[in-house]
Amino acid sequence: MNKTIIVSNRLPLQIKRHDNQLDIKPSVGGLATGMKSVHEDGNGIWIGWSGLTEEELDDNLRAQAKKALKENKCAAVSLTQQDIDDFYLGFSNKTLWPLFHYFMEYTVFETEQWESYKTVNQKFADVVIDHIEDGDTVWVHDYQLLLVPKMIKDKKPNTTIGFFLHIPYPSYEIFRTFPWREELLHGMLGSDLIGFHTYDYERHFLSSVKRILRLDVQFNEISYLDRVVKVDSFPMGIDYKKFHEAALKNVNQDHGEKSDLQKRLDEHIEAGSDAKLILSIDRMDYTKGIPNRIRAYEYFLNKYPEFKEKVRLVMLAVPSRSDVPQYQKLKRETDELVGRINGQFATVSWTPIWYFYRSMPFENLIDLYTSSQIALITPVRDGMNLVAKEYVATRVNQDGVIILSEMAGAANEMDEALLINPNNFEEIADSLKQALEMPLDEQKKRMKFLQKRLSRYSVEKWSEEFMKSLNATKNLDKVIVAKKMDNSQQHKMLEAFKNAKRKLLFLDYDGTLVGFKNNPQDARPDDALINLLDRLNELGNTDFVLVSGRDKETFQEWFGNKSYNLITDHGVWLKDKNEDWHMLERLKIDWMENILPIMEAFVDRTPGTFIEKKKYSLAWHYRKADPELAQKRSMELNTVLTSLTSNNELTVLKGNKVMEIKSSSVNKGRATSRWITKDDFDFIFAIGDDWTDEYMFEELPKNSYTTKVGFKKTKAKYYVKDTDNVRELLSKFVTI
Ligand code: GDG
Repeated sequence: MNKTIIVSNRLPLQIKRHDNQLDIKPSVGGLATGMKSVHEDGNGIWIGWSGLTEEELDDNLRAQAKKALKENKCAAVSLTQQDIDDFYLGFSNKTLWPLFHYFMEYTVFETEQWESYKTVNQKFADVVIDHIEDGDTVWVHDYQLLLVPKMIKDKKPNTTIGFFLHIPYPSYEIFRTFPWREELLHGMLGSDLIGFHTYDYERHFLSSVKRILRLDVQFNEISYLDRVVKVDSFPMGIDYKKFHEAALKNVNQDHGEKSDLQKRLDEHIEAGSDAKLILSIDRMDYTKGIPNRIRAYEYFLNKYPEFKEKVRLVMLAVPSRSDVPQYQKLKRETDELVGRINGQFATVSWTPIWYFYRSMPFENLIDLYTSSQIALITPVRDGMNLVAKEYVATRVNQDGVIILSEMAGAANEMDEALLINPNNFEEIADSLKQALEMPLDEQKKRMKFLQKRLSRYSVEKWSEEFMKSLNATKNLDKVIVAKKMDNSQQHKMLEAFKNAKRKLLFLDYDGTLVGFKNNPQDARPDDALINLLDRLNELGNTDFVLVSGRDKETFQEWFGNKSYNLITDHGVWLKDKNEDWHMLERLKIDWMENILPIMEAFVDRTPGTFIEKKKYSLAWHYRKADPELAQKRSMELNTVLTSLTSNNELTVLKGNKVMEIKSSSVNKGRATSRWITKDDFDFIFAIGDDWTDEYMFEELPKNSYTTKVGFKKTKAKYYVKDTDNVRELLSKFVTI
């Protein structure tokens, strides 16, 4: 039976060491809850780091850990202290975390740490590979493991891989500064489905894929090698029921049952009818906007002094990554700010800020949520922010107001909150006043909407939706009717080739035998290719023909000294083995002088594009242009050209990042079908990568082995992954 493997940096277990004994408990975080049903289903397994380094474990402890992990359906990736320093504290938290949160000034790029990131990602992938079987599904989580999908897919192509990023994905302008950007994107594209919290992150990711890797993107699908990768947004929810029920219990408890913290909070609330608590909870992280929040609160107290002695900011900051210098600096800054403001405003009966630098048990968290009239959540950048959602879930009387930064992913789903820009103190101060004075019926109206939405899209629903989408990617291949030219198809085809009497091979050149270059002149054949073509040319009873849209001059320069069969200019010119070039079709070219200026105007307005003037056609190349602008311009140019050529004399062909205009009476299909009338061919093979080759696939007899390069819509019967695979396949014709 197929299973699902979950992969995250940390396992969902809390492991503590007491001398020679390990104390292992399941952890209760949001992710663990969300993944519960996925993990418990069938033979599901969770792979991650246990939290203990190699150095901390002796044989006895290792055996204990292994047993306990197995009981909890987990497997550990073993990491050394050095791995943690370089991969986790180093690259993950000093490079990826700040860069993806737009803190470029905090981002360090160190090759040694990048090397460690790759090594440790490989360690994670290796443990997955040890546990995986064909047909299994893998769900990889977060920024520490961006390279893992590719590492698994390369070894285990018959598995389905999902990836979810819990932090923001930055805009292309930020991401492009990353020195190993291509590798990181390829790492993620090992997945079949890539999920983000919001559509904006998805949009930024697709933009990077288009601009950096120059891949084709249609809506939210990326054509990548021989696969389609789907990208979508799945806003993560919370365990709504757990928070709501805990809050109900809290508000209904007797005085005797209350915690000390609750009693102190009650004292403040009961001090006066307009005494109110403003709550903030976050990890002590520079992305959470803690100093800004304190300054904005100070600004509020100065702007609206009537609230002094009435409101109190209760600020819980949970220690986090305190080994990283920026976090230490933030802690110092926060301590100083709280000290200064408390010193400046406090009276004998009032301190404006209650500041807790520690983590609290869940029950105390609920005390804070239920006692605070206002939640003030002001991150400068935050993937989602679950605290905002948890606050909503605990408002069992539907009162309370949430002030939320629009820079948090959660803001997209929480329109009824008071949304603020965390850098605008004026707006924060005014929103605090508005929240403190908001009539109860308005509070309830807003809260009801929020609760309805968040209770429906819980964390369980989130993981269910992701898994549904991930499973659906298994059907994406079916949209494309071509079959993969796998080993067994190859075997059948080569058998047919061996047994045939007269054989014919049509090979396209660019994108098929050689990869694309920015400048078409750079795509000269390399020695290995010439060697392969020579051997194909020597095959007995076989016609091998290069069929290209290239002009005859280029092919003459590259292959003129060879005795190959060449068809150029999409079928205008033919060179038969050792004979001279002759024209297959007599073509008019007088249209060119009218069309050229129109195309030149497009070049002027679209940087990075250029026109290739061929004898019988004009090609507008846009491989080097900004992909989005080029896409737009190519549609415009297509409209203009088709309106000018309505008498069917000319055809506009869309190739791979090139648009070509040429006479309608010529195409590769006509040229190849003429060839097959020359003899009684009982084996025909044709291979090509773009639209111009579709004419050939369409016209050839039904029993031909038509093959597309790349995973695209096609009339061909088969497809192969890339130019390397083409060469590999062709070399089999000469070795059988
Ligand atoms: C990352 C992304 C994204 C906090 N203090 C205590 C405590 N907590 C719990 C909260 C909440 C969680 O920690 C914090 O979650 P956030 O979403 O607010 O933030 P990050 O830790 O930065 O998480 C974030 C998230 O991943 C999920 O994808 O939303 O944007 O940065 O659940 O309740 N829990 C307890 N004691 C505390 O003192 N028990």
